[in-house]
Amino acid sequence: MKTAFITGITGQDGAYLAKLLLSKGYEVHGGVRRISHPETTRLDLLGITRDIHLHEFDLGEPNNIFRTIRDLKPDEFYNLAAQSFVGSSWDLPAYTADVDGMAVVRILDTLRTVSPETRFYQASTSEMFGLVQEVPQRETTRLYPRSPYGVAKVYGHYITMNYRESFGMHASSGILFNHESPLRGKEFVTRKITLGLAAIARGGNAAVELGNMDSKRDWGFAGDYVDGMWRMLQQDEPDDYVLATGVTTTIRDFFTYAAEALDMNLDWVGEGEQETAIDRKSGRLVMKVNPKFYRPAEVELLIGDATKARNALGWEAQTSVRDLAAMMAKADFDAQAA
Ligand code: NAP
Ligand code: F7E
Repeated sequence: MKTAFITGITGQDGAYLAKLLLSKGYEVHGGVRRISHPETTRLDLLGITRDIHLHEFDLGEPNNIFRTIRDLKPDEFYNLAAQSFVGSSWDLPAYTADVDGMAVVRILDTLRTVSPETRFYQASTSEMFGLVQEVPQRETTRLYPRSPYGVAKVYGHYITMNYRESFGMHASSGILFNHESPLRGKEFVTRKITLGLAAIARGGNAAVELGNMDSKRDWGFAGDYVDGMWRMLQQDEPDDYVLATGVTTTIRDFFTYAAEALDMNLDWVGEGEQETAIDRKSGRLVMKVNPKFYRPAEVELLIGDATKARNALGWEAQTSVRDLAAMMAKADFDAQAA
């Protein structure tokens, strides 16, 4: 039986990955940080909390990382934990640098010292492309991060590559484009939209307030993407791979797809800060722009080229953005049943 350790197991990807690894017969361990009210909601929703082994774990704590790895020496180590919200990274830049950047070398250096045979996965991100230098973005595209989050992740990405090249470690990075699900954090735009629209469909009257409606993202389903992470660690040689759908969609279009899944048809009125969306049937205001959600620097366009993953890993995104929006909207609608 193989063993795996997942940092960030309580997060969206951690929960789906844990479920996948359990289905493959792994003994699954995961790190949870000390908080006042232990939170295993996602693991509970997937029905796997009792099947995994949880360990107190914090990316900021070098000795805690050291002891965890020394005691477990897992076959595979997936580093998914992070301060993952781009918007907060301008308020928490040094913390984000530590947790999303420096912590990666803490893990790698510990693995090198006490468990060099462990295979390592780093959660790199399309946010590293930022102000994109090439369309679509692939593994070789020059990085140009646009947020403290993106900058911190660039460090994590390059130090993973560096430890692979310096010490021959099986260390791989997945450069994942946005991936979402009904387990997505409520502050990310897709889930904010589906939660807000579900509340309106249930009779609520608060319009969803959003920022930049024109930015474009390459959105896939998180359940598909964790399979790609696992495939990377099954390769004979470590490497870096883009996982993406190859389709890009504006925030406005994602909003429209989610609304359609809840039987709303929208009229879009106005532009910029005056833009609104109105449900034709009920005449209700369902979206208005609030500039407080604009970012100091924006990533306007992301679209990934996952050819390398398709050829080397046999991986392909299985879920269209329309189906994803409908899945999330319906899940939020069902969950809000009285
Ligand atoms: P998420 O839902 O926000 O989960 C993040 C996880 O990290 C949570 O379990 C969180 O614990 C944990 N964590 C945060 N700070 C920690 C710390 N100091 N010590 C230990 N654990 C800590 O993120 P996700 O969407 O699953 O993303 C997983 C990884 O992929 C992240 O590294 C993210 O940056 C990266 N990524 C995500 C996407 C995407 O579209 N989802 C795309 C590319 C890359 P709590 O439960 O206690 O908060
Ligand atoms: O924003 C715009 C916002 O916060 C997407 C993380 O998983 O994916 C995620 O980062 C876009 C941006 O995700 C609102 O300005 C408009 O252009 O959902 P998001 P993100 O920043 O792309 C990458 C790949 C990661 O690695 C990250 O960890 O939507 N937007 N109005 C809004 N965004 C939010 N959150 N809220 C709004 O009201």
